[in-house]
Parts: sequence; C-alpha cells; structure tokens
Amino acid sequence: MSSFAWEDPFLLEDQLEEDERMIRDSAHQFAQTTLAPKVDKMYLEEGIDPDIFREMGEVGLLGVTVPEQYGGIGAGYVSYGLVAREVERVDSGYRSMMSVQSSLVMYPIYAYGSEEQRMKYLPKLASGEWIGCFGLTEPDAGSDPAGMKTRAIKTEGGYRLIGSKMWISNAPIADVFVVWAKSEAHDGAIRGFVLEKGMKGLTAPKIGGKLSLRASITGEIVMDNVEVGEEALLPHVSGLKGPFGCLNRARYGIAWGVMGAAEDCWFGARNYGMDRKQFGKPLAQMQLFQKKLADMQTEITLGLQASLRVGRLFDKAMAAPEMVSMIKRNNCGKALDIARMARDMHGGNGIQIEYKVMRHAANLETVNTYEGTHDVHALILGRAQTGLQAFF
Ligand code: TGC
Ligand code: FAD
Repeated sequence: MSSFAWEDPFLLEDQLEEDERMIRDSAHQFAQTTLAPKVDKMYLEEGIDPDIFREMGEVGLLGVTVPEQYGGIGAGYVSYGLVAREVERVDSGYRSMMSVQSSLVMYPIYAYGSEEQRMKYLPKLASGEWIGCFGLTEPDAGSDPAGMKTRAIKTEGGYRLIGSKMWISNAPIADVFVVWAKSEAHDGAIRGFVLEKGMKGLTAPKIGGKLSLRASITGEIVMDNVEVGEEALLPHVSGLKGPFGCLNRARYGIAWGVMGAAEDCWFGARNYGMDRKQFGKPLAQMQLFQKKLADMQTEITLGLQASLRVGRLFDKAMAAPEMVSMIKRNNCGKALDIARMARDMHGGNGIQIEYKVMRHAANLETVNTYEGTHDVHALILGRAQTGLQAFF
C-alpha cells in the first residue's frame, strides 16, 4: 500500500494531463494574486470591478473551450472545470462572472451563431474587452423557463423585442446580451437573440440588497420595444434545447467550482482547529471536530472525482444532461453543508469576513439555487429513472 495524501485522497493530481495541470496552475496563480486581494472589499461594498474581465481575458480564462481562431484556448472540459474550481476557491461571484461569459454567452454564439456573429463577438468576449450576460429567467418564469413572456415580433427588417428578464448576472455592466424570447415568426418557438448595449429601449438596472454573491453584479434586462435586425437572431437553434445546451456546460463548471469553495472552507476549518486551543488542547484533537473534517474530506473527494469523470465524458461527447444534474445538485448541496459546518467550527470568528467561511456559505445559497435549484435537479433525475415527470 502507498501512503495517504490527506489533501488529495484519491490522487486527483495523478489523473490530470500535463496541459490540464498547467492551465490549473495558471488559474490558481491568477486567482490567488489578482482576485483574492480584492474580494473582501468588493463583497462588503457590493462593488464591481469590470477590469476583472480584462484581467481574466489576459490569462486565457474566458472561453477556455472555445477554439483559438475565435480567441479561446481550445482546451477541454476538464481544464474548464479546473479553472472554475480555482476561481471559486476565492469567491463564487468571480466564478459566476467567468462562467456566464464562457458558457452562457461565448458558447451559444459559438455553437448557434453565424460565422459573422462568431467573428464579431467572440474575440472581444475572450479578451474581456466586452462583457456578456445571459437572459433566460423572468419575474414569473424561473424554474419553468418555458413560461417566459418575452416575445419577438417580426418586423420588416428583423424583430422587435418586448419583455423583461430578472436576476441576470453581469447585466448592468454588459456590452452583449444573449436573450431568449418566444418568436411569433417561428410558431412561438424560443429563439436566442444577441443584443448590444445602447440599443434604444434596452436597459439593465442593478438589483441591490443581495446578501449573497455580493462580489458579482446582478440586474434586470428590460426590453421596451427593442428593434433589431435579422443578424441579431442566433440562426442555428430553436426551442428550449438552445438555453439548456448552454446550461449543461455552466452547470458542469459549477459542480467543479463549488468544490473549490468547499476546499477553502475545509482547509480553513482544519487550520483553525490546529491553532485554536480549548480545554487545554487543539480543537483539531477533539473527536467531534475530526468527524466533521472527515466528512468534509470525504464529500469533497467524491465530488471532485465525479466531476472529473463527467468532464472526461464531456470531452468524449458522452456526457448526458442528467449526469450534469447529478453533480451540480450533489456538489452544491454538499458544498453548502461544508461551508455552514466550517462557519460553525470557527466559533465566533466564523462570522468575520477575514475567515471567509461565512462569505462562502452565503454565496453557496445562490449557487444551490441558480442554474436549476437543488430540487429541480432531483426532479430531472426522478424523471430519468421513472419516466414520470413531476414538475406539474
Ligand atoms: P422539457 O420538456 O424537459 O424540455 C424541453 C426541450 O428542451 C430539451 N432539454 C434539453 N436539451 C439539452 N440539455 C438539457 N439539459 C435539456 N433539458 C431539456 C428537451 O429535450 C426538449 O427538447 P425538444 O426538442 O423535445 O423540445 O422542458 P420543461 O419545460 O419540462 O423543463 C423542465 C426543467 C425543470 C427540467 C427545466 O425547465 C429546468 O431545468 N429548469 C431550471 C431552470 C434553470 O436552470 N434556469 C437557469 C437560468 S440561467 C442561470 O441561472 C445562470 S446563473 C449563472 C451564473 O451567475 O453563474
Ligand atoms: P422558483 O422557480 O420560483 O422556485 C422557488 C422554489 O420552488 C425553489 O425551492 C424551487 O426548487 C421550488 N420549485 C419550483 N418548481 C418546483 C416544482 N415543480 N416542484 C417542486 N418544487 C419546485 N438567471 C438567468 O437567466 N441568468 C443569469 O445570469 C442568472 N443569474 C442569477 C444570479 C443570481 C444571484 C440569482 C439569485 C439568480 C440568477 N438567475 C439567473 C436566476 C436563477 O436561475 C433562478 O433564480 C432559478 O432558476 C430559480 O428560479 P426562481 O428564483 O424563480 O425560483
């Protein structure tokens, strides 16, 4: 038998390719030196620093899986997951900014767009010069996006968009808006449109007062008769499978990302327990404390291993949406439990910003909800094994 690496029990490191390790190391270095120093201030002030997109673009973190000819780095889905893990180790909000740009804006333009749309938008989104957002959710259509009210009415040269989107990451600072609407000209089918900042009738007010994901800006998208030309339509997809094709990728990234946040909480709790003494000995020497550390270690190890497996299948085009539901749901739920537990293990210090655990726990409340809630993913898995849908 060989020795046990407590930080990496199943030797994940050994299962990565050399190029994946290099991308991971560069993301780690960037996240720790550029993002980590600013996160507390951004979180406390609910601030926003759009320069982060350019900084991410400079080190190749935007559109990791997009081919190089469009500005991406053409890497695989395991690399994308490793990047998400490193960025979310610092803050879920920063991972949110990165994954919306990569999976929810660049991916649909790449996969469903015309060559003109790809050439126009992808290089500038990859460099971070332009910021993107993805509008699917509406005030009355969250878990049930098929219930959206936003519509596209055919005009002589294109379409007129009417409706509003709610809870949209990056929206108030976005240059490029990928929005989904029911198109009357396509028998009411859901179609994607690419809108640009400054279009008449398009506004994106900030949603303030969030107690979670405070380092990532969130807004509405209001479309008050926004006139666009035919070239704004994403030509190569129709129906809900359009937005869901993007969500499969973003949800997969989240499964890796939340494990990064959970690892930060686990290592923080362990280190705190090694230093802090009560009843004459370190907290880390107490049985209950060690049980909690063992639970964290086990769930993170299993969650990372599952994410790696789905990533390898993604790269072979063998990943099913239900696999993604399973790891998104389970990893988010476990990460949230771990963050809450780590907060408890830090005692009173656990509520302080400098110990990070309460910020992670508050962020993970959102991550457990967006991109399909914990329960919605249970229903997706329930439907897959019974053939019976329980949504309505
Ligand atoms: P359903 O009848 O199941 O499907 C309708 C059509 O869509 C296809 N489809 C998929 N295609 C690809 N991948 C998937 N995962 C797919 N899921 C469904 C399906 O094959 C069908 O196609 P067709 O051609 O037969 O029409 O649809 P439903 O209306 O019954 O949906 C049910 C449900 C609950 C599964 C679904 O609506 C759902 O997943 N709801 C959750 C909504 C959600 O995830 N919203 C996310 C908004 S974006 C966001 O949160 C970004 S946060 C980003 C950040 O800051 O990081
Ligand atoms: P609801 O759908 O109203 O759900 C409320 C509760 O009811 C949940 O517990 C849910 O599980 C439960 N529920 C719903 N349906 C059922 C059912 N059939 N059976 C049993 N229980 C059910 N959206 C975007 O389009 N783009 C973005 O960039 C984006 N960013 C976001 C950023 C933040 C900070 C947040 C908070 C949200 C973001 N969202 C975004 C929206 C997010 O995807 C939705 O919040 C999420 O899909 C849930 O929808 P809802 O909030 O309307 O909740």
